[in-house]
Amino acid sequence: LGQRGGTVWFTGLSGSGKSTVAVALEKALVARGRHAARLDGDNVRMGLCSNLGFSAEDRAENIRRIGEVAKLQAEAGLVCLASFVSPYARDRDRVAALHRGAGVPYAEVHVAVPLSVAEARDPKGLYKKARAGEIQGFTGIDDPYEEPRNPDLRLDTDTTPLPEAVERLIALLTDRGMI
Ligand code: GGZ
Repeated sequence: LGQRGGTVWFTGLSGSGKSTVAVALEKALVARGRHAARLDGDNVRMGLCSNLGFSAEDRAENIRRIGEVAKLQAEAGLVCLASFVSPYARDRDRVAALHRGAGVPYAEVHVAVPLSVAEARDPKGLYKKARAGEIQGFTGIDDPYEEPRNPDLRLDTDTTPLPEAVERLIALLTDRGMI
């Protein structure tokens, strides 16, 4: 086999580009004959986590469930690409520890942009709603985002072209023995 699979965990603000980067990486992996599995809020919060909201407790449970699913997918030999705001370091650290304990390759990627950039992008109009008080507890506005202290990779999507981001990710996955 020689291809172990693993989990790449993308964390960052809403609008930071997590899903865009994950989709581009998935394409690059498929082009190399590797099967990737993508998890993000759009597919997980409809089903697996449909009973969860955005309180700190619900976010913790959201991340815990996704971490378990990612680990299972990675153990099955897939490269699992998980894109979640995951604003709390403790929740992210638990997912990393879960993988480490099982001997499953894992990498944390901080998809970083200044809040002003994410807010200017506002692809779903959620920042506007949060500023207007129509959404409460929105990450970056009136809810915390704890920056990763020691990510395996930091991608500044406002200054790094997407193909370069994908190249850096492929190098990371190669280095970690995931591909
Ligand atoms: C943050 C929220 C919120 C609140 C709805 N805070 O840009 P998006 O729309 O697609 O990404 C955000 C997504 C966050 O879900 P996650 O499962 O990734 O969050 S966490 O990891 O914290 O559990 C955003 C939308 O859902 N959204 N309300 N209050 N993002």
